[in-house]
Amino acid sequence: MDTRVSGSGAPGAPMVVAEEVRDALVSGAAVVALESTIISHGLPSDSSARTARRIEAAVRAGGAVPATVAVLDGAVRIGLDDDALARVAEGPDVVKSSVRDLGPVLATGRTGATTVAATSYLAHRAGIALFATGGLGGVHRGARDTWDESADLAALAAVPVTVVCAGVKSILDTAATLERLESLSVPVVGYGTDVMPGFYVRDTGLPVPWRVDTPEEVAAVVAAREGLGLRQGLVVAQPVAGDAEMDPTLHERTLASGLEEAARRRVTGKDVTPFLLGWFHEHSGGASLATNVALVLANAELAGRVAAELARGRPGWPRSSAPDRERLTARGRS
Ligand code: PSU
Ligand code: MN
Repeated sequence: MDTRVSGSGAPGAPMVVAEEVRDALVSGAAVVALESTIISHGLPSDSSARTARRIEAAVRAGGAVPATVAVLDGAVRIGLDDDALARVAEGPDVVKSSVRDLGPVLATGRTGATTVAATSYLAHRAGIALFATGGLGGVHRGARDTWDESADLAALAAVPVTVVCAGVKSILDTAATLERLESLSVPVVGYGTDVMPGFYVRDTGLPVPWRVDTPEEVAAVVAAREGLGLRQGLVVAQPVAGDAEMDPTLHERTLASGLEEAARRRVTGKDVTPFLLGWFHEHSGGASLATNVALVLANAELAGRVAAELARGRPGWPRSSAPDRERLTARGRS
């Protein structure tokens, strides 16, 4: 399925685009990018490859071609075959790769699982405008002391990709994250909601600045922004379904103990988010995992529907945004 592209000789890291994804991009069909950190660091490794395929199936159900992004063997991969997916899901030494890590991971031939930030950047470079995930990174609790703010926010400020998510994880400071997104001119629209969803839970009690209710409305917002040449990403925040939400009491308890343990073990930097997600999965009797999978599947399907809407061109999506075959297969495209 993958096509290892022949290089044009230009220097730079190669980007290997799976044939199905490339064909879709060239013909202007709908494509949705998916991250891989969730596969390597966000879900239990014994089932994460299967879950990743279910997420891809949800994108297809929405009407788009999925493109899971990772770094393997010194190349960026847009769309993973079974072997590549297994390596990301189960392989030893898979590096959680944000934008800052891409250069070293590529240059040293390591296996890299891309975060929201890195996936947005690489998706945009491949000509993909839509991206689905579980939760965004954001401002961590206690960030006034630690300065721990996810690079996802800087990427959203710089890369014009629409990210469908279930809000920011409740392990973060949601209010501070919304403030930072406002400062960075990154629009946040609630999907079918007036309040910011909190990943495991539907309602953080914080208002979202804008509300949309259909894939058509999301597509119209994307098209309007594109028409103005706005360069930031767009955050579409969809709450997890009511019957898949985590029990708020269990959620509060697990969060409190996880934050305490993270502080006790002095977990810092890029390890904080995987540690807390793992803590939730281990200490909620499977509840957080079920919620996590349910919300990612829903986000993948919604992103697929928005991508399909954009591909139909109804809101005036410029067809010229589909990259041509030459650009997609060149090494070191710029
Ligand atoms: N949401 C999840 N699982 C995850 C993540 C988010 O449900 O594994 C990952 C995403 O890849 C996100 C990253 O970009 O965590 C943020 O990490 P950090 O806080 O270190 O920037
Ligand atoms: Mn961090």
